[in-house]
Amino acid sequence: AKIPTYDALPAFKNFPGCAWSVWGSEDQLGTVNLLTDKVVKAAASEEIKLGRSVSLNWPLNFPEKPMFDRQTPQIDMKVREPQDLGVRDDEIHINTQSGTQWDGMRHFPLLEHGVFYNKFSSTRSTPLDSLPKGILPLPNPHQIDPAHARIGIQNWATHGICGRGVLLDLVSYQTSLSANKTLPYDPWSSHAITVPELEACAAAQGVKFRRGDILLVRVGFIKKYYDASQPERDGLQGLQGQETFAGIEQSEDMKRFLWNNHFAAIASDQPALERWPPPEGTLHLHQTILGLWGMPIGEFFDLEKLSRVCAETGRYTFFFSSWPLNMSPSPQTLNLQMSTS
Ligand code: UVW
Repeated sequence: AKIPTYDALPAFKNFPGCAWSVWGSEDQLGTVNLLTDKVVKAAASEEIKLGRSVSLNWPLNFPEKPMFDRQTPQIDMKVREPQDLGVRDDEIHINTQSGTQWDGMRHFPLLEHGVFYNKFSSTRSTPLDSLPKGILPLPNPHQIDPAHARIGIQNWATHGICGRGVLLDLVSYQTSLSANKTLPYDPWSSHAITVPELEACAAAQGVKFRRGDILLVRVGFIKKYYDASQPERDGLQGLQGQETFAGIEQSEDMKRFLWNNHFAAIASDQPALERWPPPEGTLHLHQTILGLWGMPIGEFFDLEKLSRVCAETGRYTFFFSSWPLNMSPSPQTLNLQMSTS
């Protein structure tokens, strides 16, 4: 079916490029709809050539000191029997932004309008100022808007995010262009990656995009992490809002590039895909990508080995398969916590 171009999509209030009408008002898959049987079958038959698996999975406990004031994952080992014969159940408590992960639709609304993808409400029925101060669970699970459950990650988890993957290896591309063969930007600075850079990298690698591609952009964050000393790694943990890292620029051109190429999902090796922080007065891309398009944003994808295999084979496309955490939120399991301080 024909999908409107970015400029032909309607606006939602001050946001151009709203795709809520593309797959219907009840849709909960967003751009994952582009991963049709036909698209996945073509990817499998054309891309699986060597049969070699390359994991992109960075450990859940990386970065060792989480950014954005997040908590380190914890494992509680539960002893199963009173005699302690050694049988253990592990209970793992994680912030879902740990390690390699997809941002789901419930991660980011259009902040000033209180709506997630497809206008599902992001607001609570209990006003913030009527709650006591501190981090607290809301007392009554039924105060959670049902939208929080309906657009959870379970929709992508049960559909799968599988199809043709495309690596744009900016690190190798930019390094090869520089006179002294070093990366000409610091991946831990707020350097902005532009559309012409992405397009030039794709052209140099011989990549032509197709509808439904899963785009992976290697910016260099994880490479630098591997090369860094422990104190340097620990220094990444700024207080909320002080982190800086390179990523795709917040611009209308970037939105046009992402939408008009009809990517099903986009991921990178850094914490947020987009450069951080966004320049003063610019809206985060998260709001458009998740809130207006329902496009999965992959973060902390370890693209180091993939980069080596692509360089070795001279091929930057492959079959990509990902099955997000299948946690189906219900009023019983969804314990909304908030900071009111
Ligand atoms: C932002 O909030 C921008 O990034 P993350 O997806 O890591 O939360």
